[in-house]
Amino acid sequence: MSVADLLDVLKRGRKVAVLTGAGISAESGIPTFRGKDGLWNRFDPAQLATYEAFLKDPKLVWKWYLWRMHLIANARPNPGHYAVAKMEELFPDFLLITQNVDGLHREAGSRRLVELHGNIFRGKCRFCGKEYSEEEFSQLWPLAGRDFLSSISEEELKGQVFDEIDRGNLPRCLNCGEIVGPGVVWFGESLPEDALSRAFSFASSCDILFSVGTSAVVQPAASIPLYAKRSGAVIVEVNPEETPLSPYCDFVFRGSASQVLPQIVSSLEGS
Ligand code: BJW
Ligand code: ZN
Repeated sequence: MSVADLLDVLKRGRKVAVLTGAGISAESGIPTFRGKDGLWNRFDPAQLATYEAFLKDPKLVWKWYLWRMHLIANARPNPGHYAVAKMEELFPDFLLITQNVDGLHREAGSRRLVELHGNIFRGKCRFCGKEYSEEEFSQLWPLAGRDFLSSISEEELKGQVFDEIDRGNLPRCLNCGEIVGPGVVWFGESLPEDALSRAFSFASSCDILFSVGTSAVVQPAASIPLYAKRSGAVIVEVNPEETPLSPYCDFVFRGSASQVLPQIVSSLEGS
């Protein structure tokens, strides 16, 4: 199946969804979770990406998140992100559903998007439920600000910044005084209701759904393409590796998002 075969389908499609995962940001230098170089190969998710872990050792969890925020603050979108942003202009009805917390889609220009797993630069108090926008959170805790993090080296992060955390500098909620955590969705937590309902309702009536750079194992996001398929959508996978979704796909492109997506977009633009 070539890009040319897909083009016939795309020309007829009006309502298009794109579901993305960590793989689309891999070529921006942000590690994925699973696979050979994935974060979960080096770190235990139960010790870092659950509320129980945060209650047990908030300093450890915050150090890990600041390390990742530092990486992200210094990363830039790649041609895969820009191609997705372009798709928004090419299709009359479009929704980007991302599991990524890095905000690179927005930086690349995507506007019609839902962030299923939140955003790493926001803050969330699990105790009282108060949520902090990126701006509010960087005011509450300047250490976690994107501008500050992009201005320091990894050595400075692991030196001065981690020392401050060890001395007890952690963000305290303006409402309840408890420690605020990162604005992401941990294992065992519910996804934001509005994002989830927008994603499933769009998927239930789209013509085409692209699944890009996701291992398609984390629920409920992994059900979205299957839901679209059951409602009659054409499913397209872009991933160098096979996933549990692959057998259900109508088109499979075994390549990197930053190569395959710009090819699809430029063939659409030229058609
Ligand atoms: C490229 C590429 C390139 C590489 N180009 N591609 C048992 C059965 C079913 C479900 C459950 C279960 N036990 C528990 C659950 C529920 C659980 C779950 O699904 N667990 C499974 C892992 C088993 N889900 C939840 O807990 C969710 N909440 C929920 O269900 O609430 C209801 C509930 C409550 C209580 C109990 C039970 C249910 C919440 C899930 C939250 C996920 N959070 C994380 C961390 C976010 C914060 C942070 O960043 O720190 O989200 S985990 C991590 O996985 C992150 C990702 O968004 C998510 C998905 O990963 P993704 O994006 O697919 O990345 P990878 O690394 O897996 O894959 C990358 C892919 O890219 C690979 O395929 C590569 O080949 C490819 N690739 N380079 C294109 N250049
Ligand atoms: Zn609070």
